Amino acid sequence: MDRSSDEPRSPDRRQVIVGAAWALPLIATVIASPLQAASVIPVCPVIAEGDWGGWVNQGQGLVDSGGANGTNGWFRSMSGVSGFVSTQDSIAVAPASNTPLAYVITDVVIPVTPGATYTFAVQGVGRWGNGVNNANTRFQQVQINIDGVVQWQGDTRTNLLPSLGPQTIGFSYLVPAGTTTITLTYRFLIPPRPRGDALGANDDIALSNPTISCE
Ligand SMILES: [Ca+2]
Repeated sequence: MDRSSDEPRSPDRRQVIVGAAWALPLIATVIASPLQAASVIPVCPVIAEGDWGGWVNQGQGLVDSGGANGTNGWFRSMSGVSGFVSTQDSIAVAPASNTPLAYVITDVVIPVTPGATYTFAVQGVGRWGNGVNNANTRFQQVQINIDGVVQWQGDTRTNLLPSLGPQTIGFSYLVPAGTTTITLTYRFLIPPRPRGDALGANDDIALSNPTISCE
């Protein structure tokens, strides 16, 4: 039986010296790190559509998905934007009201570095809910929120007017001290439809998954 592999191995003098020589650069690195920390760029989070937690309907209900009414959700495309599409109409009908009563919510939790600034870029587009005009549709709004605070908002009659085509949405967020995660939310606001027949509809909005840059 060969016992040599079972004998305890202690470093001889040469090995110890070599080890001490190797340790010197490590000491230098530790001393230098506080100076480097001030200029370190935080690792930028990369979000995939699959990281978002599906979606929920709050407030009043929505017309069932499918058919001409379409289907909400991620991994969809609309008018040149791939991402989340909010197309389902409000189940409520109120000819004179533009007050949103139905909400579609999708969100994602993002790890962040306290004190860092994150810049978000999102593609957005609006579409008339009824063919090529707004004669019988009601607008749709959307808010992009971080931890419940609005960072950007749009609607299908101004900055997401369908004729504008895909728009680039940008905003920056400074992470407060002590905050290590943020919740990014797309919150779609949908008023009652203007009429209860096949002509009555809500407009549609698509937003892409964001890309994030850091500084
Ligand atoms: Ca719609």
